[in-house]
Amino acid sequence: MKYTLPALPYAYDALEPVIDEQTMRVHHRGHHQAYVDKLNKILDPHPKLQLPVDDLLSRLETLPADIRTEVENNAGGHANHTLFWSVLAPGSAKEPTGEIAQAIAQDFGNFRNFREKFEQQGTKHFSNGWVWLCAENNGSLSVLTTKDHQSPLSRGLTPLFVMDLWEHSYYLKHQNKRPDYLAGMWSVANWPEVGRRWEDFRQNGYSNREWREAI
Ligand code: MN3
Repeated sequence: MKYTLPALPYAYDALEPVIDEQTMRVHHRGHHQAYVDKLNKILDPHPKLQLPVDDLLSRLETLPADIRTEVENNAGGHANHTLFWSVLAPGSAKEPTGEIAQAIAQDFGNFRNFREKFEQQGTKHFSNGWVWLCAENNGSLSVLTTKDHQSPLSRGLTPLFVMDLWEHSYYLKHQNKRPDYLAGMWSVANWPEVGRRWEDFRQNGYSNREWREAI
């Protein structure tokens, strides 16, 4: 079986005006599809390595050295975008509630502090990458950025929430103003989904199960 592009859980124009329809179409059908296609091509000669993308990213060091970087780039591109689509939603709650809200308050003081830290990290990150909210193995939360398509899964962390920092995710609408893009994204953050991932992590120690692909 092959890796496939997941359908968006909403229409391409559903996140307007925060993310414009054209950006969503090019990002999903163009960029994300290309990572899926490249991953299939790289792993075509390696049927035993055609594992769920999260598993590939969790065990990069065990992959053959000659394909490791390409797998990281394209499995990461596939997994990171799949998560990104899922933690966005039109008309969603503006702030988290329940257990994830309590955890954010405990580790960052309050939601506003978390938002500021997340936007600061996302703004100062140089060049392409992603800004993440992750669960550490000890149950604490952390904000971090990764380069290119590197995944926190490769560091043993569980991603809960993410924003894409590549220019292709905001340049058509915001041009060079990445801080404006990041500030606007809070009105389309899917906190119920982030909360579900946190509760899954608390119960099972691993929150990505639903997004693993059946192969
Ligand atoms: Mn992208």
